[in-house]
Amino acid sequence: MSDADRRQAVRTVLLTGFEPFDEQPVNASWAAVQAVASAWEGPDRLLTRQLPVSFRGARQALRTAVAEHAPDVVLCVGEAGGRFAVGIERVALNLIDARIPDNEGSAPVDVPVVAGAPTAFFSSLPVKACILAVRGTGVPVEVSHSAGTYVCNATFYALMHLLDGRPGVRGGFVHVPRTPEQVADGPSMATADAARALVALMRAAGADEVRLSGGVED
Ligand code: PCA
Repeated sequence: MSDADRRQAVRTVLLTGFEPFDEQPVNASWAAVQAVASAWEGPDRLLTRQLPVSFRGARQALRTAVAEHAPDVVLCVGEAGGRFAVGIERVALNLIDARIPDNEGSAPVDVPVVAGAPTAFFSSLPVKACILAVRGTGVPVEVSHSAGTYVCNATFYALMHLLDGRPGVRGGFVHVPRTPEQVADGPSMATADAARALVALMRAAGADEVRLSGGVED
């Protein structure tokens, strides 16, 4: 491989996390993204962005970052209270139904993320290959079939809508559990574990999909 080829083989990965919301002092997703960035050794070029917990602002910030940096992979990460495992989201739904207002006070109910756009998009990550890669780290991981109806799902949908028709760019969304510091009693995951999972996932993002059962009955 020539130097020029090698340079071309280096991908740009955009990794995003969210600011705190719901009266939490931190957001586990941003803590994990920061942990990944501080230990990053390449070879991929890593860009990180903290997104606002805002229906309007998150998608705008994401669109700007994608336009500026033309990443090959976009991985958005959010925090999910009540989960034990890293959840690789499979489906982005064109629906907002806010249980609590976003950080700008906006709480839309039963409106589309993008009016007139398809009902749903699938992640363009090889979800099962990513599951296998994360399993290899020993961190608990599962396929998730719903990213909810709040800012994370809306951002995931906006991302997949943006990347629709750009087959060269892979994008997806991952939820991480809250950190042990956030949770007195209930499921949590150490930031270092969430970060390890994210690194494995990013490395698998360009892989071919594999056949592996990840379904649920209910
Ligand atoms: N989790 C929320 C929004 C921001 C975050 O980290 C969600 O799951 O929608």
